Amino acid sequence: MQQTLAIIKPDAVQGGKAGAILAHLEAVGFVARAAKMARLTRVEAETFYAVHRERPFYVSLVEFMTSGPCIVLVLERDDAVVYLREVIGATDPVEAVEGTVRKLYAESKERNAIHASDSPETAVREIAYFFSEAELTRLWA
Ligand code: 3AN
Repeated sequence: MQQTLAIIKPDAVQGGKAGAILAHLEAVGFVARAAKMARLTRVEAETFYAVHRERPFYVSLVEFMTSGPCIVLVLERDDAVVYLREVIGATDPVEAVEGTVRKLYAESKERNAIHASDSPETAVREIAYFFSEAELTRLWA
């Protein structure tokens, strides 16, 4: 079993799609091991997306990610990182395969409904960014 981090982004939460997205993820075998609703601060969004800080869309991305609450999820199943990336589809919903989360629920390349960690190392870092060890273990102890 492997864990990965997903964020149901502000567009999907505001659009009332969070439940459908979680149901979709559960239907393909993910178990939610932790979840929280959070409104990212500017500093949190800037830190989370620091890898993109030179990109032209960075300011707008931070603006979007702080525009409303997100739902942050730790998801578990075998091969979770690769499988979740497959299930969410391409960054741009126009390019995403039919039936993927972004094809079904994303509005645009920026307002694209869901984030998923892009490697096992990133998943460990991103999970620790949002959840303390105590929070994660207490839930299932
Ligand atoms: P992914 O989320 O598919 O891993 P990344 O890591 O390349 O994509 O980009 C992070 C986030 O930045 C995306 N989820 C999307 O919200 C936004 N983004 C990426 N590329 C663009 C773009 N060309 N224009 C606007 N927003 C973008």
